[in-house]
Amino acid sequence: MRPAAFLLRRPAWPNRKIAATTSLPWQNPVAAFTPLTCPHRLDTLPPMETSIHTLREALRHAQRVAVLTGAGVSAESGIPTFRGADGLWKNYQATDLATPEAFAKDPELVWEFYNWRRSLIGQKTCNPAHTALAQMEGVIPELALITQNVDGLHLMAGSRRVLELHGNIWRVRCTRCGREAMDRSPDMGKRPTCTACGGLLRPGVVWFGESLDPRILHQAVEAARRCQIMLVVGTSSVVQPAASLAFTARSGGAMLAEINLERTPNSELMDRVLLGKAGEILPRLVEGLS
Ligand code: BJW
Ligand code: ZN
Repeated sequence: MRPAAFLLRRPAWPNRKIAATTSLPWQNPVAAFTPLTCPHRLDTLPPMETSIHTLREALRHAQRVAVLTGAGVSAESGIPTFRGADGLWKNYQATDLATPEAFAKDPELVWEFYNWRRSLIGQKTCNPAHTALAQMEGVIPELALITQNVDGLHLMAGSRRVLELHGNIWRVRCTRCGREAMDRSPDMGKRPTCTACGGLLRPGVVWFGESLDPRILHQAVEAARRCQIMLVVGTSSVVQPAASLAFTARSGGAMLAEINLERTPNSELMDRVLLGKAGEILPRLVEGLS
């Protein structure tokens, strides 16, 4: 079911350019790694090949890696992103649908939007980007996969240490008693209610102006602080506090690489920017890693 065609206004979306931090001492032995037995002449390879090669060699020697993902990782599964030409916020106002105020004002409208998303996501499956990240977890001693996505596709692909910063679309929470449950029904109805107390249920996701689960955020910040390499994949890096995790990793001396179709406000912070599809680049990065 598509949401009512009432929201065909362009959102006035803030897109603050985040200032890059001053560069920090280069203390990370993984980031500084230079392959002495490199089988290729790096200077003869095109930039993308060089970046993939360098990153793969760094990953091969890394103990602790953090990956931050966003909607771009699920785009190749057919799930719309939020921003950009085909993004959800192009046609729907975030403030009408993804804030606690919007839910308080019109829960039926918000549930209509989420029922539409649930039915769409329920028909989709993981793509080569999700699979490559699950494979990467198998070869890196400590890999934390921090995702802003609520679609659950990283878990479906087999990733085990997944930190869902913005919740999960299949989770519901009672607005009266706080009880949480997983429910994979594609359509929850107009005003779903709690089986325990009859209170109104809401989607178990994090809306604008709401705090992230402090335990999950703490684990994500720790992973960013401790990692030797951070991969930032398929996110516009405009939503906080997720976007700041790259700064945290940088402050800890990590090597940073971004994989995206286009540059983002965080690109300046990166050691490597790989422009292209996550579903094409990530499998190549993982290829031959084990
Ligand atoms: C590809 C690709 C392919 C495409 N391959 N790439 C500090 C300063 C200013 C404001 C704030 C601040 N701190 C907090 C705020 C307020 C707010 C915020 O960040 N606002 C900014 C927009 C300015 N943050 C919050 O409110 C957060 N809460 C919080 O911080 O609490 C404390 C607090 C509150 C208030 C004030 C101060 C402190 C909560 C944020 C919750 C975000 N929720 C949503 C909805 C989730 C539920 C749902 O799904 O319905 O999360 S909004 C939406 O954006 C969703 C996403 O997870 C999130 C990020 O989007 P993402 O993943 O980056 O997607 P896109 O579409 O933006 O980008 C896709 C990218 O992929 C693009 O770059 C493409 O190029 C790329 N791409 N195809 C590779 N194939
Ligand atoms: Zn309840």
